[in-house]
Amino acid sequence: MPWPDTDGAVFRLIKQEIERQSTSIRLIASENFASPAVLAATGSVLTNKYSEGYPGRRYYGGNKIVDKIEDLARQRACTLFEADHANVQPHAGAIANMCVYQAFLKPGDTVLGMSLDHGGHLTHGSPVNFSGQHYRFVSYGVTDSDERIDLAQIEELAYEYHPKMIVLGATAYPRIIDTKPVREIADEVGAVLVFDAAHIAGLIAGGVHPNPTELADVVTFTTHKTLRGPRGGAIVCKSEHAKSIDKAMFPGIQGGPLEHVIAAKAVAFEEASSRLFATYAAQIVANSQALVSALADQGFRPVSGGTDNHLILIDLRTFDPDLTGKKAQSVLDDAGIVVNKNTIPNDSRSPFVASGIRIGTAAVTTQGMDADDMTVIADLIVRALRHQNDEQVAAKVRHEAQELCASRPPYPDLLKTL
Ligand code: DSN
Repeated sequence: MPWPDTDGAVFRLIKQEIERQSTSIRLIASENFASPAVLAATGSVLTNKYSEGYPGRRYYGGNKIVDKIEDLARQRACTLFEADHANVQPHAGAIANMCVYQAFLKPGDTVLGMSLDHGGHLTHGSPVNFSGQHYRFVSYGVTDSDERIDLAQIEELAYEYHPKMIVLGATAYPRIIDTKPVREIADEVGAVLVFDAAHIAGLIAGGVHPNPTELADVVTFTTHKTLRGPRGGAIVCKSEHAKSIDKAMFPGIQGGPLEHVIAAKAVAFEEASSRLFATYAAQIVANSQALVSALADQGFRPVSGGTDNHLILIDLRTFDPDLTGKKAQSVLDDAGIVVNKNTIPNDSRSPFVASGIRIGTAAVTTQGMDADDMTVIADLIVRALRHQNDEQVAAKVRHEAQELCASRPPYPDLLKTL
């Protein structure tokens, strides 16, 4: 792609970011490498169009083509997730959740959600987020014994608080989430069941995580994580909720939708419906299982004992009781390996320090890495963290990380433009 030279300051930085993404091992569980087709749609002239409303019901003229694009995205989302209705306008996963709350709740209504420090999300009722400030969230978590979602606690809280809504889904939970028992609890207490599939949407599309669409009333998700599309959110729901979801999104919350991003979402939904994508999704899980077992062999404790999905939550304390998530993130960053610090269940440290790190395999799998590469990555992580204060080790690990990335460039064509 030719880079315009009208704004050197910005395009130089974009080039630097292409290089950074191509030369570091990206293990942030919520990141990926979108395809060139997704990037092209995102960078298209559709960014010029105002299209408040929905296909066939817009406020401005000139939306004939945009209507077709948004319809295509909605149809493809419905097909992919076997849903009755889709709203592809949310600018982000957080906005998708906000929309669902706006559609079903009044301020002060009670909701059950997973607590952030047990793997939930800010929008699942954190006191620093609008969700925790506008609604009365009651938190559930994972059990002490096996660190899996505590169904008994959900049931107990549901009977005690009679929530209007139960939110399932997580951002740092390495296990399959079983919707059925929570659907039963929701039915018993008359609650709406919402599944936040932000992290696992690609795994659902690829058939390696059960699809919650049939059981949940509404499923929200992001399009840029395991689904590998553009940065954004989306909602699928049963037809009886279509009107209230659409109304809550626009005019309830957002203004003009980002049709360039919606076009890119349509591209990503199509990509995710392919057999190749199913193979990709299975490889993501195979890779995180290979990585977790190699790390466990070196003394790290995987929260819940392992993983069924794209992410691993590592309790660092068994490897080194003094090593915090914050320090590990910074040491690994210096060594060319990008992860994020993360609290572990019942963490005694604050989220800014944390006792764990979260690792995801979606991006490296897109690069074509396999289980053997995961063993190499585990070895690099162990060496960097074992010799935290040795700049020579960091430099050697960084060099090896770069070599590994160079053998699997995510964007060979973009590299040629640097
Ligand atoms: N920031 C996302 C994540 O990393 O999981 C959640 O919003």
